[in-house]
Amino acid sequence: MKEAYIAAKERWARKMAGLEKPSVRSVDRLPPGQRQVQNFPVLDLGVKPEVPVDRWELKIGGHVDNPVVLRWSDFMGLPQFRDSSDFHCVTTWSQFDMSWEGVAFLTLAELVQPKASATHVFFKSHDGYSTSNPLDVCMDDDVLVAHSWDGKPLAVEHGGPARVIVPKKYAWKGAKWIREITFLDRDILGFWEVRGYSNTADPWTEDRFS
Ligand SMILES: Nc1nc2c(c(=O)[nH]1)N[C@H]1C(S)=C(S)[C@@H](COP(=O)(O)O)O[C@H]1N2
Ligand SMILES: [Mo]
Repeated sequence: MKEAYIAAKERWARKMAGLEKPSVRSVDRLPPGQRQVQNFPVLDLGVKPEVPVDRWELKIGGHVDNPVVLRWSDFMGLPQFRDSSDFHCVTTWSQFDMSWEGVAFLTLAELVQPKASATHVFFKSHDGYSTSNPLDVCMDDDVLVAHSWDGKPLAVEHGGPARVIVPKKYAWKGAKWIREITFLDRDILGFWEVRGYSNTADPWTEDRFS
């Protein structure tokens, strides 16, 4: 089931890769080719890992001065950040005004102190998923590791206990069930990026496939 789903999504990416990308970046709130939904669909690889908070750990390291392994209480003890942002999935649904609470990426970066050599960030999840972003994309003021959505702890199917949110990219750039964040001095492609999805993933230029 899981393999069949991944294979189908890969074939779709290859098919769509032939489509022309707009040359001008849209200024609409709803990116081109998207439709607005209200129901927060679930997308995963066919597994929803259950990670109880008493066994949860977030390892943050790589090109940093102060690598850490955060337990749940450490993570919740960091300055908390609440933000609303829009969510755009490459499969053409968008949901506006998603309210997230968690720890800002900026706070995590301040904690671990990236070295000057750090240019990219690689995210690894409990379901075998991974993705990456340039460091400057992660340092945007709307990027966070979220533990709550809509005022409630994040449901397992949406990546609870904690997931990454990168609002200005297609949602696959935000890893659910996050377990490791690594600062790198080069880029490493993640799960969908090696399967034909764009590495830059800009919704406003319909930058879906590479
Ligand atoms: N660990 C993990 N993170 C993931 C995914 C996944 O399969 N596994 N899917 C990505 C994709 S394609 C999207 S659209 C969003 C979906 O988040 P949702 O299921 O909460 O809507 O999570 C992203 N992060
Ligand atoms: Mo997606």
